[in-house]
Amino acid sequence: VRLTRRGRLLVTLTTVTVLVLLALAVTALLSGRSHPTAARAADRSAVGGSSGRTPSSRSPATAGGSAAPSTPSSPAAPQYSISDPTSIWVVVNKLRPLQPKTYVPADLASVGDGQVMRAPAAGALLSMFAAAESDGLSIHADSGYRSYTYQVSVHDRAAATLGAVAADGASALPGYSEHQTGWAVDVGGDGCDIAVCFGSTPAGRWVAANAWRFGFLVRYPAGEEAITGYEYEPWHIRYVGTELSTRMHDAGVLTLEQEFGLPPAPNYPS
Ligand code: DAL
Ligand code: ZN
Repeated sequence: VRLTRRGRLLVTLTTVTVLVLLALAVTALLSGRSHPTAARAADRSAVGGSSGRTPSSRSPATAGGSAAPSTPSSPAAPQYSISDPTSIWVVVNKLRPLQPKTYVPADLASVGDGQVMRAPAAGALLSMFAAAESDGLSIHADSGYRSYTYQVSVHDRAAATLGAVAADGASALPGYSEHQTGWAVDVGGDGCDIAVCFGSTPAGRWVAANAWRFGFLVRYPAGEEAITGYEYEPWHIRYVGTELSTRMHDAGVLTLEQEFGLPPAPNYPS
């Protein structure tokens, strides 16, 4: 076939264009397309590995084989301090005393029955009591803020009644109690106060199911003693605000130690 000079030029240009397009397609397949997949794999390992979010086997998120939450949040960078006792996210346990140990909160407000808490927690608790009331339940405050000095007498009483070892599983040393932050309160109702029976009363079951909606956690759940350092206390609730309480509730995370990737705190340092 004899082509004109213009025809040959056209054939050459078409061949070069096809070759360039082919080369571009191969490059895209070998490099760019693989990156998003690699990034998703890295995200997954960060969520499962370094985050410390390891819901307990008792957690609702894993119970009955239900799927893990699809958008887990990262506990690695708390929005609020977990060391400053004025922070709603402060973590106080046997390895994390208040700093300073004699800390006194500033804005204590009444929650009834002669008890006080920090104002934001007091407001949330009174809303919780009102919601329980509309559900036909009566819940009250048994013990809110406790000073360092008062905790000395609380712990001494526990030691005298239970013995030194058992007392440490039930009562914090002065300077190590959440009550001293003003963010914790012991609640009671249905004739059970500061005792395990509270957990099986209608009031106690309501607290276990609903406290998170008002920004509270049941801080010492059953089965988590090796992490929290304390026996099951269905009556002790801790204010952390609704952002964190909702996040933990939705993810089935039961303890602040797990939420923030902190070490278990079963005992005081020796
Ligand atoms: N009962 C709790 C652990 C306290 O004494 O703070
Ligand atoms: Zn308590």
